[in-house]
Amino acid sequence: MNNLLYLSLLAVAAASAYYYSPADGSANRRHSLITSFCLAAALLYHYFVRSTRKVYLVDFACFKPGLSCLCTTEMILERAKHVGFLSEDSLKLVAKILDRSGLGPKTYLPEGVLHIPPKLTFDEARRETDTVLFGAVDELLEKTGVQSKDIGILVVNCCLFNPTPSLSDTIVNHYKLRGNILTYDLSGMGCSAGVLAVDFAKQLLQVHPNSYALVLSTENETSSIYRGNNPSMMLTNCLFRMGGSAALLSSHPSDRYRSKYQLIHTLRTHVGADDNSYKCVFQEEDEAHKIGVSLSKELMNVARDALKIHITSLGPVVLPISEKAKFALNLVKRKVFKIMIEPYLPNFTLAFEHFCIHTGGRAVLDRMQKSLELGDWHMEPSRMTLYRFGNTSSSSVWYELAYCEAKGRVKKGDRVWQMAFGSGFKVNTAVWVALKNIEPQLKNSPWRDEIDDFPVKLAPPKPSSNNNNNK
Ligand SMILES: *[C@@H]1O[C@H](CO)[C@@H](O)[C@H](O)[C@H]1NC(C)=O
Ligand SMILES: *[C@@H]1O[C@H](CO)[C@@H](O)[C@H](O)[C@H]1NC(C)=O
Ligand SMILES: CC(=O)N[C@H]1CO[C@H](CO)[C@@H](O)[C@@H]1O
Repeated sequence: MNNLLYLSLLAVAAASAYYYSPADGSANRRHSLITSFCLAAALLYHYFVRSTRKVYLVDFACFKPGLSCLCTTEMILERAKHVGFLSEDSLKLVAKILDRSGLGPKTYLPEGVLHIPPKLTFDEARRETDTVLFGAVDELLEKTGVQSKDIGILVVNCCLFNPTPSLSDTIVNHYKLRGNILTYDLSGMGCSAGVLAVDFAKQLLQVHPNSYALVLSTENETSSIYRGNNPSMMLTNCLFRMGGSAALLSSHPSDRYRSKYQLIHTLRTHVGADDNSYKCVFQEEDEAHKIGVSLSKELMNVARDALKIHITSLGPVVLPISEKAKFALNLVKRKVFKIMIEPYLPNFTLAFEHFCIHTGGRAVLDRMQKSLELGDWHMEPSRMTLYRFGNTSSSSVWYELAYCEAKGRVKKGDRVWQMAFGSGFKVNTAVWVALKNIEPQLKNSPWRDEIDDFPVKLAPPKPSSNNNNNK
């Protein structure tokens, strides 16, 4: 519709320039007036409407929990012994999972969970979420200098914890946000929801020019604790850790000059139509009627296939011409000449400088590295985030971006690929381009005080025994 208006203005301008004869002075003046008016309107429209379609990331913040939430592997095992519902076998399994998980000796769990005996109450869950979200938002507002009354759109995603009034209401209340704010809560959407929320905010910003959108991602760790002995459901307990992030997106054209990144592309792939994919991460009751999230043995294959579909759509948009040509040639060979060759896997390091891949778990990262043929340097942000912060669900891609920044890796023009996958089964992508050289500002980074200790050397994966539950 807008394009139609734009085109018709240009058409009227052209027609009026062409048809009026210049013989009569007054008509001449009139039509040159019409022409210039239409041209000016079209240009103004172009400037204001087209340029406001651009979405910038002014800045983002990741919550770094306090010392009271720090937990070592021994602490987790100690507490696992005390919870009472875990059998001997389950305890052994927990120890084994922790050993191979790729998680380091220091990650964060909520105080309620670390308490002996654990306090797994509703109030505790609310407190956990409040601490994380307020922590991240405070830091973000301080960093960007944006007033809370300027925020027009608020998107909060938290998969398992979904209280009333909602988490977005809590944010509105705490920060006294304005009355006509548009708030949205995305729940039950899994680990890929952080990137999905960015895509959603982008679409909202494009129809609400000159606005700020605040995008918050977290998970209710306290609520997702599974209190049973089913191995396929215990895994999430072991890998999941506390975390949260806040990102400020803007559609103000003038924010280009102070923003860190511009969002250049988003892509979403949903393979939930297939039953296997739909059921591979599933919240359900076990035999003893305890609720937990079970991960199926199919998870790895589902992730691999979904990734294949995803990069087939993403490749043509982001890859350089040379890679596209190789891809097309391979396709023709396979489809037209029926030559039996492997599908061409594009070299994604030619499309992106930085990779932020969701830290589902070590095995998932191994699989992703193999599927995308990435080097260790490119996997470093994901592996180190898993090591230091664990699986923080939808906020993990932001800890990874913070890692790239803290290492001083991000230069002007660099492209960043944030990719997350999770229940559904969904794979979501956001592609950012850096608008400036990003100086490491360690004061507000979740990696402050310790970035120089990274990368740590990770032990090579242990040969998997007959029990391959650690997926
Ligand atoms: C992808 O391209 C980069 C840069 O040209 C190169 O260093 C790397 O070896 C390539 N990777 C693969 C798997 O071909
Ligand atoms: C990561 O944590 C989320 C949230 O609890 C969970 O749904 C997901 O399955 C976890 N990923 C793995 C590989 O455990
Ligand atoms: C939806 C959901 O699981 N919400 C949970 C959040 O955490 C509290 C505390 O454990 C639970 O009681 C809620 O059920």
